[in-house]
Amino acid sequence: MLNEDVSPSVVRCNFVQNKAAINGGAVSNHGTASPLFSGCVFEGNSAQSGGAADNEITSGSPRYSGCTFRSNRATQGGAAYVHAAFFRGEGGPAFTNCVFTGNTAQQGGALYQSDPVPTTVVGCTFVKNGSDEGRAVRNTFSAGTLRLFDSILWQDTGTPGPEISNEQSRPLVSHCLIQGSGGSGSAWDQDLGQDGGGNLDTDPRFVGLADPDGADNRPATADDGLRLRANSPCVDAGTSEGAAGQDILGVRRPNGAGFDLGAYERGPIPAPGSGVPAPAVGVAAACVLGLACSRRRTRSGSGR
Ligand SMILES: [Ca+2]
Ligand SMILES: [Ca+2]
Repeated sequence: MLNEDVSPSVVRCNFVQNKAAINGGAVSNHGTASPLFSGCVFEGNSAQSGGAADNEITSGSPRYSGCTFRSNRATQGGAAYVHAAFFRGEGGPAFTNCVFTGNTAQQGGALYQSDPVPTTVVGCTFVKNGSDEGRAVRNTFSAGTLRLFDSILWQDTGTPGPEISNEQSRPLVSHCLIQGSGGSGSAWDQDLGQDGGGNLDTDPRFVGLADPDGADNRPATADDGLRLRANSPCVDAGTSEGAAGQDILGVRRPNGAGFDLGAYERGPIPAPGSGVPAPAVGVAAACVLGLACSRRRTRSGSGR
């Protein structure tokens, strides 16, 4: 899907095994495009940059809410790529309540950002992504424009890559659990970016890390292994900065004393038909605005 200066809403669509020669295996957003992807699954897509999603915007705000990015691959940004040397104005991409798992790249296992684009990552869970330069996130020439809140980066892989790799960039990291970070304070690994406070470096205590999508093998359902145990240090450890009013399953945020870290808030999961959008299930569960959703689509050429 190419969004050139257009802003569709794409709800509960699955993008599976698409391929682009250059940027954005499944989706490319250009110019002023400000699409909303809600409850979508991006799986097994590939490209040179942005295995699933490319964001080359000049002033747009592509939003990914409650989306699952899994097993996508690229040279840069296994799941998503953000670049815009001529970005102006406000906005910028936002990833909220998203799960990134099993994405791989040479640089930025899940996310690669280049250029000073004000990208926000809030309430996201990154596990088992892989890259030698930024196991989960690679960030270059973006100054301090990338901001991460209420997110978990845990057991991503790479040698020797840390979870976040920066080059001429100092992202703001606040209220995140990041493996190897040292946590907020004197032990904080300054190479990861600015310590915005509230950061942790301890076992997040997932319900079942070995099986991120749970027994039903579907992402964003009630049995997911990346939900939090009651004794998880991530429970109530977040900030309201940029936080959404519900999690990837439709659980109301904040529940209890505060916002939980990662894509899942501990709390009652709303029943289907309760008015809360249900998580994506199956392939092409629903499409809006006349957009075609297909199980497989192969592109070639420029990727545009
Ligand atoms: Ca599941
Ligand atoms: Ca909570």
